Amino acid sequence: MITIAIAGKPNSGKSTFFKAFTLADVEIAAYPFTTIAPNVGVAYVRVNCLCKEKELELAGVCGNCIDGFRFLPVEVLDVAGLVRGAHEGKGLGNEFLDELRQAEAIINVVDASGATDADGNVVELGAHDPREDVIFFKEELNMWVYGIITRGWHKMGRRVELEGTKIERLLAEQLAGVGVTEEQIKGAILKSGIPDKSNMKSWTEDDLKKLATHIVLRSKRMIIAANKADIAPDENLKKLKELESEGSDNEIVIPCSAAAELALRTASKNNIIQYLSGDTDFVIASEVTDRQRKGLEQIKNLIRAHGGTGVQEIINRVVFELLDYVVVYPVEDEHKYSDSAGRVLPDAYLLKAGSTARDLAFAVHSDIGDSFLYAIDARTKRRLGEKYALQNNDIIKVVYSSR
Ligand SMILES: Nc1nc2c(ncn2[C@@H]2O[C@H](COP(=O)(O)OP(=O)(O)OP(=O)(O)O)[C@@H](O)[C@H]2O)c(=O)[nH]1
Ligand SMILES: [Mg+2]
Repeated sequence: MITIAIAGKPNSGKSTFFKAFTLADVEIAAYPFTTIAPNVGVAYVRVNCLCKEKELELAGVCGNCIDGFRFLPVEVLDVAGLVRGAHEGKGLGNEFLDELRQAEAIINVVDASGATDADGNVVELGAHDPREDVIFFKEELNMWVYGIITRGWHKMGRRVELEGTKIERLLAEQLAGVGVTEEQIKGAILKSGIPDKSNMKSWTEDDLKKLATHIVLRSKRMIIAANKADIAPDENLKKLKELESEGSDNEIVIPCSAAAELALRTASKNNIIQYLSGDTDFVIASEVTDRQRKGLEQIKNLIRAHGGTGVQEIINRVVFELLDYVVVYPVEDEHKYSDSAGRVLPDAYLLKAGSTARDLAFAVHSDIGDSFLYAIDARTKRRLGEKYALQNNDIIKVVYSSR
């Protein structure tokens, strides 16, 4: 499963964001370092189910979606807050960053309201510039990786001399705790513009810092959640949004209100409203007190103005934009789009763009991957080879030998 980490400075709303998805019983409080041990849970990306596609003539048959939407699971991780100077041991230090090892992407939850300082202490609304948090968070990640590289530098140097092992191989080993591939390291070395790549002794401190930055950029894709948009001054949201056009990091900044999403999900679970994560409106479905109605109306205005609470949009854009996944529907009957029991569009898989028909076979079952013969595009009934690169919303039958 895809793993996404929710990280950022203390008190920015990470656990609220996490809870809005998982409805897990996690601690939320208005002071720093509420979370110490990481919370692990399941969030869902929301996609339009194919059963609503007119051409397929399936309307009403699929029993695997809610009102035409499918929710596909991804793993999310809520970690302790990271403060400036964590790499020197400030706050809880950055040891816990090792928890980010499996994370393919990071949602950097920023308190856009400016009501918490760099360390997460409560200050007056708007008093803190949230752009600083974005810069420092990245800097801490870079310094975390830089620290790991420098700790192993001498040993790596000796092994290059004695064993002739490639530096990217050694760095990948050294950075095993970060979750970086050799390929990503190769790309990062190239991008860092180190003058004499083959002579490790010539690499300066500055070279290693640049290298760390490029390793982080490649291995931990990041999106910025401008949280607490419900109370954030417009000025702050605007400033954060401007990060998208400044600099060269191709930043994605999305305003959100984790608190609003949590309120709506909770109300929906208790049948007070009809609401699906990602909706831009909701219906009040039961008797509510005046106070509840007032609270719900406020959230209604917010999500109408912003096109949702932003929380679902963030998860979706992480998966489809940052990480480039596609949704593929495997079927056994290419005429009925069903499995052998007649269940229409029984499954939907998230696969990395560029995955092949054989990769899909392996995702369904390793035995099916091993005995793959060919695949059929159920839409066109055309035969596909094992190297066929899957497209978003493909419906695929895998044909395999049943020895
Ligand atoms: N207004 C508003 N408040 C929020 C929002 N999200 C979180 N909060 C509040 O911010 C405070 C911190 O929330 P947490 O979810 O505990 O923050 P955290 O980032 O997990 O904090 P640590 O675990 O201490 O690092 C709580 O008082 C939340 O109610 C939001 O979208 N809007
Ligand atoms: Mg927390």
